Amino acid sequence: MFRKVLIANRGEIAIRVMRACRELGIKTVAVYSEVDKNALFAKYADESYPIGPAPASQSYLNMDVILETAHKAGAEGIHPGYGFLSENAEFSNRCEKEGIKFIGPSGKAIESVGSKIAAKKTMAAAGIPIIPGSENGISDLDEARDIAASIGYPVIVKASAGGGGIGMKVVRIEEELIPSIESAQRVAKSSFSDSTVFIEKYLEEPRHIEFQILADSYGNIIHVGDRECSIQRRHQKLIEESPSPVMTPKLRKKMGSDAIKAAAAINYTNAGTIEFLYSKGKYYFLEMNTRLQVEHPITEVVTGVDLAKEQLRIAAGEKLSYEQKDIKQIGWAIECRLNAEDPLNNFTPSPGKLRRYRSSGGPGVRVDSGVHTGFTITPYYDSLISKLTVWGRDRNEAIERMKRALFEYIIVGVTTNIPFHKAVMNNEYFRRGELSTHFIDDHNIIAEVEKVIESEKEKGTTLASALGVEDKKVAAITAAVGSYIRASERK
Ligand code: MV4
Repeated sequence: MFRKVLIANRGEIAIRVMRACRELGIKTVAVYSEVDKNALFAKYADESYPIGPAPASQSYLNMDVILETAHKAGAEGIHPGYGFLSENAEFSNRCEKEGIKFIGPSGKAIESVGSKIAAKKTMAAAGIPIIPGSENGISDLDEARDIAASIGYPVIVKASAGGGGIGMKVVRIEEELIPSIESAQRVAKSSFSDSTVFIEKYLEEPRHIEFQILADSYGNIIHVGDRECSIQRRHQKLIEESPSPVMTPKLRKKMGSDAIKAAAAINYTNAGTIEFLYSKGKYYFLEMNTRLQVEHPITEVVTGVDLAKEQLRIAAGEKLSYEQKDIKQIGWAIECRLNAEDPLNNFTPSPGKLRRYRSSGGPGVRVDSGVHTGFTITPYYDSLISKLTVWGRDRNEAIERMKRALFEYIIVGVTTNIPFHKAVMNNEYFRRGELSTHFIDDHNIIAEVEKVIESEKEKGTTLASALGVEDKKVAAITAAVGSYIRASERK
């Protein structure tokens, strides 16, 4: 096992990885940007080093300074967390070249699924269902018209190098096809320096279901169950659960074995996720994520597997400590991402200082966070304050527990999306498990959020005076009231 590992990340995920290291007796090295000097993760580590100014391009994305720091500190491995350098093939390769173990997949494996067209081809060849569409990038517009006509409208144009929905366009009628392709190509070119786009059948109300996989260096691959992440906005997930409400033992067996096949097809090692779109009883390979994901806690909570520890074991050359038959999803887990953002203003980030911060606790509650009272959420990084995960014996208990945990959470000083989560937990469609990637719009959740905020207005005002927070314009008392104050300011 490693003696010392550098964590090339910040916030809650840096702490999550360091927790695994501590339990395995591994010394930890944190790297921090100028604005993160006093952040919890920098203090949690055994050693911490500054790596540059706040903008990620000058710190958390700076391979040279991170590798130099790893050498200086004598770290034998680097864990990239998620985001930043986690899916950067060049970084994985550079680590290997410099004799530092990248705690993640090889550069080759990362690259092989970086192009969506190539990934689809590989998966189709491995016998995994893919969404019908053009086999290659669009080069000839007449041919594109023929392909679209043969798969039938609506179709979707996607950037092959894309991510996060960038360069994606839904096309409902033939007249819009060519302009959409040309516009997608322009966006793809400017965002990814690669104008390659392809066409697929557009699925109207799909569910996003993904499988966690673990693969060691001896060819052992297991899946660690499913997650459903349909509730998202602008391609950012907000609520995830495990298992998916539509999962059955039979479907899990089928999708799980396809997920394993997908990993095997690219000689994958370490932790990864196979994403599927699910529609009308059928599922299709969408993408592969070659990292530990934000929502990994729900998998840990229902299976008992410590995914971060497994990653470290795999990277250290050990065999998987589980076989497929050891993996069981027990009960139900839900994660709400608590962000500093305003659900009433298109989920715009609302950075600022946390005047009061107190997380929930008690039975079945897990909190992954890297903040504290007095901490400032800056605009430089994502707006995640905390991941609130609950476990229940069944989905209903998990929902009621989440409602209770959201009630307990106190965040003062920034507007948060807590009222959004409260609204979803009370929504009848959510409670019935009727989800899709268009959930928020389909059920007008924002109107429900306004009602939550209105109903908590009085509670907030009372809390405000109890806490002695004078400047009610800036100070948000509980997340719900935070949104209210921002909303009223705008009126
Ligand atoms: C789709 C789709 C419907 N049909 N592809 C969005 C991000 C990108 N990675 C893939 N995405 C989608 N691809 C076809 N053929 C709908 C989406 C989609 C989506 C997928 C997963 C999670 C959330 C989503 C939100 C909107 C659209």
